[in-house]
Amino acid sequence: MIDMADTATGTAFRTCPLCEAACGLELTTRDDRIVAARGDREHVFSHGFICPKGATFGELAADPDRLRRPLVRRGDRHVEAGWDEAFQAVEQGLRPILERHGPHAVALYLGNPNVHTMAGGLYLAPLLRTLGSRNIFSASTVDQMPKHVSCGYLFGNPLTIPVPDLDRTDLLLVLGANPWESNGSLATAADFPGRLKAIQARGGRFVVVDPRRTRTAEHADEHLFIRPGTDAYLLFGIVHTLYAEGLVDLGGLDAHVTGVDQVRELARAFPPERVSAVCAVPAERIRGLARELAAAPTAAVYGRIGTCTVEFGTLTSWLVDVVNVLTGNLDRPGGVMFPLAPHVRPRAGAGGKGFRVGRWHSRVRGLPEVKGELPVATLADEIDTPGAEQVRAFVTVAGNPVLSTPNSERLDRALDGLDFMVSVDPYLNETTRHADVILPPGDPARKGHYDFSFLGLAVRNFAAYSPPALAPDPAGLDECDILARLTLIAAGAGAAADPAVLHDQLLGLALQRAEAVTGTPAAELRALVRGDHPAERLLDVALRTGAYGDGFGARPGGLSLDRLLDNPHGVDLGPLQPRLPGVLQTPSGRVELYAAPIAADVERLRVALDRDHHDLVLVGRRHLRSNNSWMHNVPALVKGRDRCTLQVHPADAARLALVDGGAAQVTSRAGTLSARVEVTDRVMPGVVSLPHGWGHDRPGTRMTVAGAHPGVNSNVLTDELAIDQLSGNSVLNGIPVQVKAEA
Ligand SMILES: Nc1nc2c(c(=O)[nH]1)N[C@H]1C(S)=C(S)[C@@H](COP(=O)(O)OP(=O)(O)OC[C@H]3O[C@@H](n4cnc5c(=O)[nH]c(N)nc54)[C@H](O)[C@@H]3O)O[C@H]1N2
Ligand SMILES: Nc1nc2c(c(=O)[nH]1)N[C@H]1C(S)=C(S)[C@@H](COP(=O)(O)OP(=O)(O)OC[C@H]3O[C@@H](n4cnc5c(=O)[nH]c(N)nc54)[C@H](O)[C@@H]3O)O[C@H]1N2
Ligand code: SF4
Ligand SMILES: [Mo]
Repeated sequence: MIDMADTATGTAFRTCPLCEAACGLELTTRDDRIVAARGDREHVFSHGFICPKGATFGELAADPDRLRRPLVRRGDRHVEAGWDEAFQAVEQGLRPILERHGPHAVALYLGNPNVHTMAGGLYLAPLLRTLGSRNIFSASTVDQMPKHVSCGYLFGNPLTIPVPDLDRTDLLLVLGANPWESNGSLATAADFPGRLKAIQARGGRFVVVDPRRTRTAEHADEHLFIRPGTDAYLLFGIVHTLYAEGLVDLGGLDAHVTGVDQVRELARAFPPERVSAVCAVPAERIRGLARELAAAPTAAVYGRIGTCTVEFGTLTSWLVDVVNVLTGNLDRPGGVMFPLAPHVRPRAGAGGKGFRVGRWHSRVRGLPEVKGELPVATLADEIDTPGAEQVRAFVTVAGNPVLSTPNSERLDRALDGLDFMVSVDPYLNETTRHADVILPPGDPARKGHYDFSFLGLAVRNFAAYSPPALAPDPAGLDECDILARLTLIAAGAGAAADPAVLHDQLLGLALQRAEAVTGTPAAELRALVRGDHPAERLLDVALRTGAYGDGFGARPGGLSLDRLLDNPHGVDLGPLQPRLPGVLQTPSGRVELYAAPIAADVERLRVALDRDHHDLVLVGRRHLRSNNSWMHNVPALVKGRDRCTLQVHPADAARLALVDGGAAQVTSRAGTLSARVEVTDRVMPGVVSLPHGWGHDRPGTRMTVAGAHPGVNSNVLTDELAIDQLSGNSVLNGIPVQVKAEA
């Protein structure tokens, strides 16, 4: 009940920023706090859906361990400091390194929450441009980089990613994703489980391929176990069958696709019988899947973490869309389609420069640049290997690479050797404990929110903007201002430079682009721009010149910041629409199924057919109440039984003398750890599973609740030398391990 006498009680609607599903939340605010969070029943996309993480939005925002003032290191302690003092310390730490050793001596790591903040969407690009370092790293290379690379080759732009049209498909094949717990990724779909159930309710089916019987698999019409890291073989078996049985039918796409004959040649080496021995899916089922995908009125193949963070991640991601193309399901309702985000202006006409990698290479391992960054698997090399252009300073923004990247013990040690480190982060955690300065952004209740990343990946086109739910902390600093001040320091403008300088520059650039679109002089447009905050003003310009924009008055009723503010439950923009060929930026202006780098890797895949497989391999998993490494400090999310267990199949447990609840020592090439055993037939024989993002027992952190539920860090075991060749993405699934019982 809302206390009517309490005038400070109010309601705010806000998009949840905690995962990719982009649910609408209804927040109850009281006295500068969020006292309740529930699903927004009127939200155009999520219709009231919420998960346990979203329900803790208030606790997360008000977490007493959340930093509200900068921390500066004094000896081996971190002490609170004022903002000016903290930025002076950053300038004193960074400038001499930049001047003496050049920009490449400063590395940057961008973590996952950057795709969930407006600051990340708008203010990282200028920081990177200004810094000019080649040593840019991000969570993308422990996640989805293979999908970017495969889509880069196929469609000409690594951001042109098709998503399964969940609400209309008749048959969905899910590989290496567990949306029942993760709520989906590279497919923004609030209430993903409900949308899967709806497929069945309308007479369709979904099939899950996973080495674990996940919650998604339990609800599926069929679950197939697969040996980790071998989805490329399964998919090539399907492709082989499509050609062999004359099932290839591009639908209406013949004129828009090249390389169909070359892929037929590539697939010859992978008949179902041959690949079945490697992937452990019966040959007859592989053929059956091919026939079912070809025969279904509409079908979509969707792959995620288990198809990306593996040895042949790019090939697997490519094959997902090859199957979609060959069965006529690309760009048609019920197949996989290209969303059109509201802040994006679609290009006119097909064709472009295409995609390439390797504009520069990493210093130590010679790994190619991909999409402007280097593989995070080589970050420690760049820090701990002496030489010219060795990394001496490190900037993290919203990242916890000490828990989230491979061979994290080595990285943890390497960070000790830095001359200077600064982190933009609300927590003193396993990574930021190494920082000389920590700059905490305001909590999510005090930030406006617009999904620059996920509205371009949503299974239905929509737009939503949420203004801050609570007033800013007068002693805090907005994340856009923090990133702007770092950019100005990198530019040599000094720690005291006013961030408004950069805000204004960015608005000026945006208005120049808007002038080109509208024909109205930028100065005139400037007077029309709305918004109370620099990020809101940039958003207004992008929306008004975007796909559905009001064109600054040319299209009355079109989107603008004001229109979104008037519609706190979002604006529905309808089901996905076909976008070929306009969306293609390949040199040919077509979908290019064949690319030389892909073909070269197919040869490696063919050779690997003859490899022996390992007795025991490690895979990861996610739990609904967790989010990577940083939500273990919320009591409601960590209560209950220990979730950081090593799942082992009963047959393996018997063979290795492991008992449920007992301890096991797990060893890989990279490291060793001790974990509690959970014996379960949810994992297939030969596979053990440990979730990532745990291991909160390092000294010098300040996360009280997480510290009391530390768990173990699975990335002690993952190997920084194991990467997907084409994308540089880390192999985090299918890690060879030895397991033995511990006394
Ligand atoms: N073994 C294994 N490892 C994995 C994975 C796996 O499946 N298995 N998954 C990988 C994947 S998919 C990902 S995305 C990565 C994630 O890797 P990271 O992004 O490095 O790790 P996170 O745990 O997401 O840490 C997020 C950090 O951002 C901070 N933060 C939270 N909100 C904000 C904010 O609003 N602003 C700022 N500036 N900081 C904020 C948190 O305090 C935390 O320090 O982990 C990867 N690592
Ligand atoms: N609750 C929760 N939600 C999250 C996150 C979280 O940490 N917790 N993280 C968010 C992030 S950053 C991301 S990127 C998404 C990830 O979203 P998902 O990809 O749906 O997440 P996972 O649960 O890691 O699912 C990967 C599945 O792949 C399986 N797998 C492992 N190896 C293989 C393989 O070789 N082949 C096949 N076919 N399967 C394999 C694993 O058993 C697991 O079930 O989730 C997001 N949402
Ligand atoms: S599913 Fe994701 S977006 Fe929706 S409430 Fe949960 S964490 Fe938030
Ligand atoms: Mo991720």
